[in-house]
Amino acid sequence: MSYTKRVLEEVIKKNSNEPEFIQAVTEVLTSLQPYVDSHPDYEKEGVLERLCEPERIVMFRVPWVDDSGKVRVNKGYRVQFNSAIGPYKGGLRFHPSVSLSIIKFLGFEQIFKNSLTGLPMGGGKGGSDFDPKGKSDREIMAFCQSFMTELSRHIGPDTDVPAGDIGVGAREVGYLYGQYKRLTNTFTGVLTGKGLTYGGSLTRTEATGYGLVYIMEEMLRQHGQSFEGKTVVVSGAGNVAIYATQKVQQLGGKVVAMSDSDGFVYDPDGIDLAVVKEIKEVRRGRISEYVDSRKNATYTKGRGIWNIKCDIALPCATQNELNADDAKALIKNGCFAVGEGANMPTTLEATELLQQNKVLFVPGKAANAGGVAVSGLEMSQNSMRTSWTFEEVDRKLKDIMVNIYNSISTVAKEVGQEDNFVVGANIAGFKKVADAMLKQGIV
Ligand code: NDP
Ligand code: 2IT
Repeated sequence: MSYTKRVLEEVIKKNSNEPEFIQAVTEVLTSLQPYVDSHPDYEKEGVLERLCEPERIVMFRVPWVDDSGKVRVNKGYRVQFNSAIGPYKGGLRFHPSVSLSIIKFLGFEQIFKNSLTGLPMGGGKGGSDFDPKGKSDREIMAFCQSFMTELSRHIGPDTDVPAGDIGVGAREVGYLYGQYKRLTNTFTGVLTGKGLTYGGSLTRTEATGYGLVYIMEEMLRQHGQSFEGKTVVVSGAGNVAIYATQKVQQLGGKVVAMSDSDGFVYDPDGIDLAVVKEIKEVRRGRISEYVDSRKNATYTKGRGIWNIKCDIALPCATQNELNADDAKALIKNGCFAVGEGANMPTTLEATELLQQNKVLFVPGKAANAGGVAVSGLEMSQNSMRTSWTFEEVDRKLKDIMVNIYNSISTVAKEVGQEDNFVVGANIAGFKKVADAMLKQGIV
């Protein structure tokens, strides 16, 4: 049996109750197989076995008091997956669905994503099953302070640098940062996605969505296409979805639908982003409210956003939100490109269907790397005690995304799988990490 198959079987056996983690490892190891099997050093040094086992997992209790005076307890996690090429780096997710499996899948993906950015960052991820929906600001603060009281022992600007993800935005990062600073009496770049008045980087808010559209723009350009005049569907209505929509619109594309976990809106006139931003960023409301101020828009409860006819689909909500039936609907409606703004939004089966039908598919670890890339730039600015302009960071972000596209498409070609960006991203991301692991000995 091949080395990659053997390791995959071991991972499945050892982590049998972690479906999302198994899904992420299956995708990576399957695409690495021909490459890894032709380099016997990797097997000799146990690179894959080590890569699939986190260096450290911290799980902890997060007690806090709600507004009625009741004591609540949530689970807290930080998975420090791989530090071969830099300090652990990756976001924190606060969502009731968070489990060890989800944090491990996200941490595993982050290793390759961070490597692809070209910046010196290892892979990590954390979070909690805490649900921020419907909580008061004081409850959010109480939770964040308790979460950081434990997390602070395990992180540091040269050790592990968390940031935001689902349910963790500027407000949460602010409370987390304040508590870290108080506990350690240090003012350092220990978190990214900070506010602009205390060490945050311009463009970080926009980075993931903008980066997604920059890499798709480059991919389209190299295939003789562009966003100009294209119909685009974006799922989600959070940080990534909002700024992906903004950049698509700037490039002349028409976004006709967005969603949240309750349902989706379709606006044939094109999404009015000011309305979405007011609902989501200011009022923390529901996407259904969009139809109150847009006369031709309709709201549909539940799933179904991928049945809307589009040229380009950008899933920007959450894992496994685009399944085989959705892929079939997209193909039938003539969609020719899919870019993953979210982490692993497309199921393995759906990915295969899209690729078999020649839909240009850019996987999350490449397509959504702009967020962590600008986090890396925030770390640089913090270390240098300086701050760059919006234009400067935006230019660097664009360069990084174009470089990622070129490296994943070059590697795909090299292994004889032109336009298979899944294989390209996995091999390109793996190479640098594996080389560093080989050189650092068995650690
Ligand atoms: P936000 O919390 O800002 O927004 C998340 C959006 O996705 C909301 O519209 C939310 O709807 C929806 N959503 C979340 N969970 C579910 C679910 N279980 N089912 C259906 N819809 C859901 O998060 P982000 O925009 O930051 O993150 C979106 C995705 O992008 C995630 O996969 C994240 O890992 C990924 N990502 C984020 C980066 C960043 O810099 N923020 C960087 C790279 C990737 P609702 O409000 O109803 O919950
Ligand atoms: O999934 C991701 O890349 C993020 N949530 C951003 C991580 C970061 O450290 O900025």
